[in-house]
Amino acid sequence: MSSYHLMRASQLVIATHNTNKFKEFSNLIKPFGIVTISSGELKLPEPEETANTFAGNATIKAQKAAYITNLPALADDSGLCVTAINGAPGIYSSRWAGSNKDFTSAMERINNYIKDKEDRTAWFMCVLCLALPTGQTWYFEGRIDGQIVWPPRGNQGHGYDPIFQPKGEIQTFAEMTNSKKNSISHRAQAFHAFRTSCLEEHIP
Ligand code: ITT
Repeated sequence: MSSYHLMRASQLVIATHNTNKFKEFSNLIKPFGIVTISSGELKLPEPEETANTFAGNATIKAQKAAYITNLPALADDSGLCVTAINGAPGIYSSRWAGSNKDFTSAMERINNYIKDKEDRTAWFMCVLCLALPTGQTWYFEGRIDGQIVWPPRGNQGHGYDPIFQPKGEIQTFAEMTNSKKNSISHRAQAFHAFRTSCLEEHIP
């Protein structure tokens, strides 16, 4: 189906319980005058991510939120994929940190797997799903390539940011300002595709 167009002042549920993701989206969407509200703020239940692809899990999150709120909902499923461990942690990126969101251990686990490997390449992937209460969906993707560094560097950002250095950059995501990361990240690229297709073109 053709694209869906969100108008200025319309409400959009950001179907995430990850406050860092929500902040990144809010900053990206703010200039378009869309009113964003997160699943976390709405106290929506956190759906189980039972699919085996980023797109599948994004669909589960977006469709559940759109159905419950009767509003359009945008979900992000993303993760860090490390070449030398066959793309892991991938869709399990959040789960590798456990229920207490211990990314220090998750980053150590990655380092333990690859410390003797020559290939340190990795990429971050992001798939956005926009869902309407009717169940209709649209998809937007972003990817950024880079390498795993050790030890972790920087204290901005979240998740695996301290060990990911994008190709062509000397800083890790966690050493960059928010605006720098938001201009190149996997999420920013997926957002760009969403923006081109669904948001009003003119900025105030
Ligand atoms: P929601 O499902 O509620 O959105 P989540 O954190 O569980 O929150 P995902 O299932 O999509 O989200 O897991 C993505 C994980 O990938 C996230 O928790 C981080 O560990 C990692 N990740 C994704 N984007 C990242 C980024 O920009 N910087 C660092 N880590 C990132």
